[in-house]
Formats: sequence, C-alpha cells, structure tokens
Amino acid sequence: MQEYVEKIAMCVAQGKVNKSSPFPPNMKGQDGADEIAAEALKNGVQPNVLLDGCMLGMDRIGKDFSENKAFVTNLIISAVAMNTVLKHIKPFLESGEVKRKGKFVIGTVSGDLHDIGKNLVSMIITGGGFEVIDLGVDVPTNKFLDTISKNQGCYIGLSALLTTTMSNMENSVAAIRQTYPDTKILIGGAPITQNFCTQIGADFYSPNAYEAVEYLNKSVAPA
Ligand code: B12
Repeated sequence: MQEYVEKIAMCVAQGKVNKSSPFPPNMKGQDGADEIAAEALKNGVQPNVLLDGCMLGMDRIGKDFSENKAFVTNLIISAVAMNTVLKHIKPFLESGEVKRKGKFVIGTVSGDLHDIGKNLVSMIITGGGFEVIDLGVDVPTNKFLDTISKNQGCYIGLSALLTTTMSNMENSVAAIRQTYPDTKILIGGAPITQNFCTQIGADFYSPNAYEAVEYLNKSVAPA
C-alpha cells in the first residue's frame, strides 16, 4: 500500500498526469497519476491510500513553492494530476446511501480560487448522505445568503486556502450569522484553525471532511 502512496505522491508533486503527458521530461513515457490510480484500485487498494498520496504530493509541491523551488505553473500541473486521481476515487466517495439527510452548501470564499480541498469535501459529504450544493470558488457573501434563503435549514461550508482570504471568510460568517442566526457554519482550509473558528463565531472546524460528516450526522440526529 505504501508503495502506491509514494507513487501517487511523486506523480502529484512532479505533475505527471498520465503516460502520454510530456511533462516532466525526466518521467517521459512512464505511467502517470491516471494509470497508477487505475492500477491501484484494480488491485484492491483503498481509495484513502490514494488520497494520502495526493496530500503528500501536494504538501511537497507546496513546500517547494514556499521555498521558491517551484512556480505557480508547477502548482497548476500538480493540481491537474491530483484532480486526475480524484476522478478515479469519486465513485467510491459518492457511493453513500441515496436518501439525503439534509442540504450542505459549500463554496470557497471571495478572492480565493483554490477548489481541490472544497471538491474533496463535497464528494465526501455527498458520500455521507447529504445533498451538496457547490457554489464554486470566489463566492461573494451575497451568494451564500441567497442560497440559504432558497434552501432553508441547509448547512454551510466555507473553504479558504489563503491567509489573505481568511478575513473574507470572517465577513461571510458574520453576515450569515446576522441574517440566518440558526444556520450551522462549518469552516476549513489549510490556514484555518480551531482558534480562528472560535474567534469568528463559526460552529465547527475540521482539518478534513470526515470529521465534518460526523458533525453533520450528529447534528441531524442528535443522540
Ligand atoms: C494547488 C495550489 C494552488 C492552485 C489551485 C488549483 C485549484 N484548482 O485549487 C493554483 C495554482 C491556482 C494556486 C494559486 C495560488 N496559490 Co496556491 N496552493 C496550492 C497548494 C500547492 C495545494 C492546495 C491543495 O489543493 N491542497 C490539497 C487539498 C486537498 O487540501 P486543502 O485544500 O487544504 O483541503 C483539505 C482541508 O484543508 C479541508 N478543507 C478544505 N476546505 C474545507 C472546508 C470545510 C467546510 C471543511 C470542513 C474542511 C475543509 O479538507 C480538505 C481535505 O482534507 C497549496 C499548498 C498546500 N500544501 O496547501 C498552495 C497555497 C495554498 N497557495 C499559495 C499561494 C500564495 C497562491 C497564490 C497567491 C500564488 C500566486 N502568487 O499567484 C495563488 C492564489 C490564487 C487565488 N486567488 O486563490 C500559498 C498560500 C500562502 C498563504 N499563507 O496564504 C500556499 C500555502 C503555497 C505556499 N506554501 O506558499 N494554488
């Protein structure tokens, strides 16, 4: 299993999408994220193992970027490689029960274009039995408010990946609180912490989607 974590991490970090992709030149002709993910699932490897590989690869390219050893183009191609793996995993993540437990509206906050984590959270929460309404990226507060008004009783999920967009998250939370005080707001994203969650008055923070599903399940059917 560990072998696949490392193989996927390498493809994601290096941006090796599939066998025919010419990038990176040192991996020309070798299998990429596409072939390796397909092979792993065929061999019975759990989708979570592939996700671990993706996260490890993203961490590596993120670290290189912060140390000026990689460029935005590298981040983009790594994101393409990771999305290729996610396409293989999607049917597993979304194969939850058909009856929906509630509505979960999610979006990346205003000014922020990162959507890989948000998409993953959407898939896992869909698999957890909720109907997910995905508003996309760079979502202005008004769009969240409009969507709540049309989907009373829904849960809200906000994602932010940049320290500079955390204040937009705070503004969205404040506006939602003011207009729809009973709406439960979940937040996440790499720079987000429990302290920040408490500080801005959101209801729940988790560093991953699985804990969010647990929270939603408890919230719809309190013990
Ligand atoms: C891929 C990437 C990009 C891609 C995004 C592609 C896409 N379609 O998303 C591109 C190239 C577009 C990009 C652009 C930029 N990026 Co960028 N990017 C990354 C990178 C490498 C990976 C992010 C990622 O997808 N991780 C994988 C996913 C699965 O993890 P995740 O998003 O954290 O989500 C998980 C959890 O956080 C949580 N979660 C997330 N959301 C939510 C929501 C809820 C409700 C819950 C419960 C949980 C939850 O669950 C997820 C699954 O476990 C990170 C580095 C890193 N390691 O984080 C930098 C990073 C976030 N980027 C960074 C920067 C600086 C930028 C740019 C400003 C670069 C530039 N100069 O242009 C731009 C900003 C563009 C914009 N306005 O948004 C910095 C941010 C630094 C900071 N302190 O703010 C980072 C940290 C890189 C670095 N080390 O410097 N980026």
